[in-house]
Amino acid sequence: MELKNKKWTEEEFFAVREKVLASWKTGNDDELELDKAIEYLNKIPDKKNFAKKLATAKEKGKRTLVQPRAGVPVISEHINLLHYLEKSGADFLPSTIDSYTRQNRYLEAERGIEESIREDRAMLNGFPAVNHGVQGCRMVFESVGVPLQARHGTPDSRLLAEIIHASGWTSNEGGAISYNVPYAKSVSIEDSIKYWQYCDRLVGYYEEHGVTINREPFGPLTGTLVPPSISNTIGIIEALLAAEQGVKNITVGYGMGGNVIQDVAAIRTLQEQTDEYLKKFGYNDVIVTTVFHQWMGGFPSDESEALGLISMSSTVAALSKATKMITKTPHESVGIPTKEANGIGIKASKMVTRLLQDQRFPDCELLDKEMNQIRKEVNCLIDCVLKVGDGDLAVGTVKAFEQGLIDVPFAPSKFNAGLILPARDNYGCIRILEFGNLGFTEEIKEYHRRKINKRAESEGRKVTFQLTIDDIYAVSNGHLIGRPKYND
Ligand code: 8ZB
Repeated sequence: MELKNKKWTEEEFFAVREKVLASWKTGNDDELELDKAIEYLNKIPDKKNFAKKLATAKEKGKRTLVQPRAGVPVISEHINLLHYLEKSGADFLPSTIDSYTRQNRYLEAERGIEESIREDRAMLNGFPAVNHGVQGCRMVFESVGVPLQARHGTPDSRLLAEIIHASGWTSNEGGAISYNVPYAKSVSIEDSIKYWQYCDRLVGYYEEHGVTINREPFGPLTGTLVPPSISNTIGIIEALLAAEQGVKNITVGYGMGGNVIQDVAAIRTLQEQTDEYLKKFGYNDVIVTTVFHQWMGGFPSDESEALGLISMSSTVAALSKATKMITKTPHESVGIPTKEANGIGIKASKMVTRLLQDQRFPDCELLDKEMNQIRKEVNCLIDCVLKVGDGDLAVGTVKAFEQGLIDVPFAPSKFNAGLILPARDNYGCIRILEFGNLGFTEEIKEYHRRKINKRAESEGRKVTFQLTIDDIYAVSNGHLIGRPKYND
């Protein structure tokens, strides 16, 4: 099928679907018949529907809701874990999927489950939902009291999407860019757009049959000094691609940068510009919410310091009025957290969002300026994509990556130019030091250069890659900006 940003017909969808379901034995589960799945999903109470709970939260606008990450390979253990996190206060639950499943290596995942049972400890880094099939995934869903979402990093999540949605999991994280470029080395953007068009078309099919399902592009990308205009642009592109396939409930995301004003500006413009672009292209009935990711870069190893960082993240998320927040844990610097550490992250985070539920970051000139800057940069990048795609967003996305017009810092994908280098300015805002072939105007580039020059000047050093390196390590050393000499 030729790549274009056009809603797949049912014939096109069902032709591909046959192959997807035949790619692994659980693809034959009876419950995957869409009529049966729709019947099952229609019986789910509203409070367990991800899309509905988000829409209500946005409407009421009270408190930023919290969601952890969590996943272990064995069903009974996974259920125990989720129960514990629900009791700790999680408003939404995840199932983080293991790395074999993310690469469609179901045979190895199968062995991982067996080994985990034999050794009585987790031998996979997540929950292998495809192997457990609809039966296993429904068991998990039926054992919890809040909505459930798959969180992963899978370029080709077509079978996974089929299984989780038929199991009552009413949200799938990911997108053609955000689950490719940061996670894979050699999957082309063209292929991942087609895979995610399928996942979105599946959700579109459910929507046509009265079942609402949430989709969430992965905002933080590589989690390392990503300039907000780049992540926002990608979130908006993925929202538009999803809406074309019939998705009606989208949560766009952003990973905390560290400068409070820039972070608040990023969430506000992300909400505003996603709404704006959807309307502009004629998608008038899509509900957009936002998700703020607690600090995604390197964490301090000291657990109390980690909790300090988690609390700061929560403060910014709450003041920015993000609909939802993904929490971290005091074990972040070590690896996958115990359930107790995960619970601590949830409780500390929720405490902050409750305390701040009636406050918002005040309008001020600095915030205005930062919002205008992000708006301008996002518009510039999206114009660029549409231009090289001759008006087609899918084709434009492939070409924009080919030419480096859109470029994600520190991404492993060979389909990403990888030429840009970010660095912080003197206030800790993330700016760009090397532009590669990024589709910015000269005026925008000049703004970034000026900001970074000021910082280098104040530190008495030249603008080099060393700034970037120092900034990457700064937070885990207890500072936001990687100064040559920390000044406290
Ligand atoms: C891109 C997301 C990375 C974050 C966490 C990492 C890190 C990964 C699991 C998990 C709990 C899991 N993460 N896998 N957290 N259970 N199975 O995702 O620790 O914070």
